[in-house]
Amino acid sequence: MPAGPAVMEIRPIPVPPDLRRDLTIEAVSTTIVDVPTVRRHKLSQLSVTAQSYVIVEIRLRNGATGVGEAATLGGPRWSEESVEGIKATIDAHLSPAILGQSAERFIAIGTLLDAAAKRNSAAKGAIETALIDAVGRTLGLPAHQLLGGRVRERFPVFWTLASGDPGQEIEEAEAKLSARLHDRFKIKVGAQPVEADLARLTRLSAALAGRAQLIVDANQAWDEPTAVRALPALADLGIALAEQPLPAWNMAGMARLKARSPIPLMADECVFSAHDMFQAGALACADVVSLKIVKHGGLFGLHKVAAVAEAAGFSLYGGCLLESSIGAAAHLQAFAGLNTLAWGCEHFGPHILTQDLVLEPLVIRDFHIHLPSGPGIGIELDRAQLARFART
Ligand code: MUC
Ligand code: MG
Repeated sequence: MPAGPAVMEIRPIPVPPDLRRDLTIEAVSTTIVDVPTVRRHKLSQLSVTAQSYVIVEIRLRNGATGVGEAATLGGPRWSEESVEGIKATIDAHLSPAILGQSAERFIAIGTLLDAAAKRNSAAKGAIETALIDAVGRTLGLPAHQLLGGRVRERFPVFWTLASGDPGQEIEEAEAKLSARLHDRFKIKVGAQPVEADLARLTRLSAALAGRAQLIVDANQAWDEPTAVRALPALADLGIALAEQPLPAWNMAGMARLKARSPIPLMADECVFSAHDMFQAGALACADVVSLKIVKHGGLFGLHKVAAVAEAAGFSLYGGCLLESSIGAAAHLQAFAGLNTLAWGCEHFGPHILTQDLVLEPLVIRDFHIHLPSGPGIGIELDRAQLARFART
């Protein structure tokens, strides 16, 4: 009798029964929270006494739940996204695009999200964070291990002085210095005429010089002649860097400024996508770029922008949008794997809130913030606080 076709023996791969690895995305939920801040936080074009986030929770078929956070600042005024818009876009468009997908296909899911909605980078960043968290929890791995592994576990961390009152700001900085929390401060400028800001900075610099590094962020407030006047004065005061002096659209103006600036410039609102970063590099419009999940659409997007920035000779700064420990932890997981992070980071957000949203807040000690060690993004959502601050 002729031999029949060879039948390959199929032997099941043994899966330990405790690893329930069905990573199918089963449910996505969104909650808007408004958490009061410890004081008024005043930027050039907005001021807040509460921070609003969308908390995204994603449940997998294996039972694991991941959490992510989309931060905003003053409604749709820091960027075009507001918590109301983020929640509506996720509920109506982004969540239906990914339900039933396997959560660990981060790049493929990114493509689905991009096909479902243009831009909306904060919304997409929160979804990706929750997916990475859920997969990390399933596998018992911290997020940085899913992203290429860690280069560092602690990060020098800025505090932002933004009440606008120099007396209060010096007092606040002194308290941070003596508690060994922060020895670098970002000062928000541009809410008042530049001469008034320079007088304020003169007081801050006289009080803190030699003990702290000072940088400023104008959040797009100045025009080119104002910035040309301000930058040498900032250099004389020992200010180490100026962030986003001109409107986001004016990269050409930033390039002209950079060519004559005595201090480094940092790009923030002008660099969202990797394409923006490529253009910023081509124009040489700054020396440093501020990296944020809300701008780059997630942790992978953040790494992509960082790679383009490094290729263009930019230094990296770990930016924030006043995230709670949820969003801050996600950033630290992404920052941990960067080859270089010359300017440290600014994840002071958990301390600007009257109440954090996690059971164990991130640790800031000896002027550094520390990478959490748990699986996923490394935090546990505090459900009681989520319920307390949830918008009804
Ligand atoms: C920004 O523009 O950098 C970061 C710190 C802060 O006080 O505001 C944010 C946004
Ligand atoms: Mg900024």
